[in-house]
Amino acid sequence: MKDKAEKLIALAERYGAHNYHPLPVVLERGKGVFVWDAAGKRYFDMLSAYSALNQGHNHPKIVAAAKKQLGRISLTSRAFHNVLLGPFLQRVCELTGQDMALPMNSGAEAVETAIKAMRLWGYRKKGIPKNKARIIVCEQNFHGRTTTIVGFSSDPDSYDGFGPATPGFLKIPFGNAAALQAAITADVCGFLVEPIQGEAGVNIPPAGYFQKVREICSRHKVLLCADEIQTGLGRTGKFFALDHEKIKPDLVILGKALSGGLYPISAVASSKEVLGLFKPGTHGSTFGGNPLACAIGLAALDVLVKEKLPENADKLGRYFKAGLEAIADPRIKEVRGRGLLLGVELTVKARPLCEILMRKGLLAKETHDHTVRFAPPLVITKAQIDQALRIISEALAEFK
Ligand code: IF1
Repeated sequence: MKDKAEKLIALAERYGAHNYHPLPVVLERGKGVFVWDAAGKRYFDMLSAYSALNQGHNHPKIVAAAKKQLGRISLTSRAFHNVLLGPFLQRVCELTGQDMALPMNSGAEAVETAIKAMRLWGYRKKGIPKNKARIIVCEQNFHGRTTTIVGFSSDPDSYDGFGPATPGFLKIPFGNAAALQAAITADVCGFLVEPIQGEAGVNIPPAGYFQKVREICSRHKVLLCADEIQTGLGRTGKFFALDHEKIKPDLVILGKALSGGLYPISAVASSKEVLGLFKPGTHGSTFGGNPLACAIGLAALDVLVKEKLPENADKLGRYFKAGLEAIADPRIKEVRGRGLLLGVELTVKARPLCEILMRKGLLAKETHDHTVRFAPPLVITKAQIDQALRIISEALAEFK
């Protein structure tokens, strides 16, 4: 069996581009918070595909909705209407409190859509001269992998070798409202920001930051665009991470768990003043808004609401964080996070610990060398967190 896994890994290495360094585990099946490898070994999934699996692997209601739709119609293109597009977009708007939404597939595509929308608004509504619009972003951001997006990354792994960068972006430090205020000029149309920086190692801004950001953006007629692709849909203990700050962004970008992990589904939601500027032919996608995606998306949102997953993330996130803090190990520098988006920063490299955790039946991934991210599906129970905490403390004890 081990031989089989090794062969499958070798095959992927031989025929696949090496743009990842995965843990040496080959998964075959998933259910709820667990996944199984080809040898039948069970693991806790503490990555949840970077928060795309908030509802857990193969949630029966989402799978049933997908199966039901598969027998009917999966793709129409946007050249025609389909029966589920309206209901899905209506649900996205109800939950975000926005007027309109535009469906895409991957997160990066939705970020690109938001960038186009903010620029368009800058020219049509703010009166920025042609091709002069600028968007402010944060250092250590992660918004995806397209050429435009990596062009404003501060991580050399992301951008180096992929230039020239698209012009029109300006970087400021994250969590610093004065830096935002200082960077705004008449040609700035938007501020694109993650409520919590995931890739930067679960980086939480100072309390009150987003209230100041909201006030500065409104005062200077700059659109506030929240990338809630990773932090949204319950992950941090509220439906959206910016709900903690009680503020509403002008645009919100959703992806990942919008599909419960079944399928790539993303969307941008905003006001009529912004998204209403797109006219036929100015933006689109072959698969965006297809009926299969809408059926899955509706079910994925329904599960989040009906099973009160944001509330569970809040309650069990506090419990998990306290449990991690209680593990007395001098190599734990800090435990941080909100809801079930937790990072444990070590004084040593995190990869070897992830490998021990894997052997013990818990999958977690390091980020930025020294931080291990723990972000299980939001359907996790208290008893399962207790089991996971036991595995984590045993792994630390073995970790030399
Ligand atoms: C990879 C990180 C997480 C995102 C935010 C947009 C996107 C993402 C806030 C793009 C995607 C991913 C993609 C994955 C690793 C990952 C990641 F470590 F790189 F930063 F989650 F923390 N905005 N995040 O987090 O969405 O186009 O991928 O659907 O390897 O790129 P996508």
